Amino acid sequence: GVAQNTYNTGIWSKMDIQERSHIMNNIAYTLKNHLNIFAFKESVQTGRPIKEMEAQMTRLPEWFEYYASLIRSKVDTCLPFKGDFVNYVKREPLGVVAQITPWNHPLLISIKKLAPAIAAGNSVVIKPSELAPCSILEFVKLCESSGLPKGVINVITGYGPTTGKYLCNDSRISKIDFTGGTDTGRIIGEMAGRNITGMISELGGKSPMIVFDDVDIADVVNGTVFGSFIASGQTCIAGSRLLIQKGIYDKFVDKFVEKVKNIKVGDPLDNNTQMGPVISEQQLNKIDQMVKNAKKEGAKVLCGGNIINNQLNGYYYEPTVLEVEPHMEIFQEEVFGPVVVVHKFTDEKNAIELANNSEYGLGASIWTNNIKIGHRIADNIDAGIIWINDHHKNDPCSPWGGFKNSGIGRENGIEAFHEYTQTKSIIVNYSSNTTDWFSNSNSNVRYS
Ligand code: TXE
Repeated sequence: GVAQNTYNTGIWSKMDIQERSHIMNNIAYTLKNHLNIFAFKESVQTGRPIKEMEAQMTRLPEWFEYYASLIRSKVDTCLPFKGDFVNYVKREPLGVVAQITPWNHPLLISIKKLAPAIAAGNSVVIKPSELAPCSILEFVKLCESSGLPKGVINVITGYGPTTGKYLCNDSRISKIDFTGGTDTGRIIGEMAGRNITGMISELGGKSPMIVFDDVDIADVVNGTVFGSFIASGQTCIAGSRLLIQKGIYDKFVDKFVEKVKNIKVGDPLDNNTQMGPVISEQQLNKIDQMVKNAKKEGAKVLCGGNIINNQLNGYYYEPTVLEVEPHMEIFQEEVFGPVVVVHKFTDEKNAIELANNSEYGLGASIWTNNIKIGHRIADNIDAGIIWINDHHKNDPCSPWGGFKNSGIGRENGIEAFHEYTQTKSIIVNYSSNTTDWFSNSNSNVRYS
């Protein structure tokens, strides 16, 4: 109700773009002055190391700055419509949109969705994960103190199958933007379908990291360990399948495992901690069960593979590396925890087959100094985000989303702005000729 009324008043949806852009920049500026508070909140509610959250928070204002600039510089189109017509196409907001977000990057994922949605003039109802709802509540207050009218962003907290379901079933919602598990994505997709509501979804992944023989091993071990274990592996684009070319396989795996064994697991609020716990007991049990299944299927444990029973208050799992075969569940299914599987490949063709052997297609990284190999492999991988010699890098301008069962639509960039607007095509007749189709004359009048 509040979101719809706010939208209808036009206080935000019809505000001058210059003023809207100015408020977006104000939000970015205010956020920059509160990064430490948010880093602390994110760390406490997710268990992710404070060091990680401090680094992540510094990037968040960029989303508001980017969309503030985008709306100031957007260009509407004028099309070559046949005849004496001017056809211009405007982009208008959708109305009230729903956003359902997960717990792994509570604020980053919310901001990725909020910035384009409000830049376009929509009102938003956002439902954060029941496991991490605190920072977004605080963030909305910050937006309002920066000039955003009340009622533009509305937070509702609660569980998915109750509050989330209620929100998704509301026929006043014009679009649902969801990040979470693939199973939940299917359920939400059904609800959206019934109401003829659009949907953007960013779902599960099983991103390969493909390492070629020619690399500097020490460098790439550093890069790939980061790719796998940041956020305790609880990211949609976690490098969870490590594919290594046969010439360096043994040496690379040794060094990789050595590095993983040295990851400092501990209290998230300790500045020296490199990896915290996982989010919940349920998630811990899921990880443990998947690793147990993998062992039964014949996976070889190279390190880790157990729950950690320390004195800390949290659900800790050892950073784990498993040598596996592609048919195993653990090669195919998302673990969403600190577990990476490794497998050897022979040549480019084999690397592509293994990388694409997945129902998912979110991210992939290719590690090589050979520019031709890098581009050739990128051309042939079915994934929405591909890094060459890096992993995880994200920027507000760069489209983000998946192929296959990893989702529909894109976050970031002009793509997200388009997701949050609809086109209106305006066709203007400026011809001096008048026509009367229903006249009784036999002249060759033609409407088309
Ligand atoms: O996610 P859910 P969960 C994957 C990961 C993880 C699995 C389950 O593999 O192990 O999903 O995690 C809301 N109607 N990812 O259970 O349930 C819910 O309240 C409407 C990948 O935590 O998908 C929360 O706000 N909403 C991922 C949001 O959906 C519903 C991030 C996500 O929760 C709902 C997280 C319903 N019926 C988990 N059921 C990624 N892509 O980054 C749940 N929700």
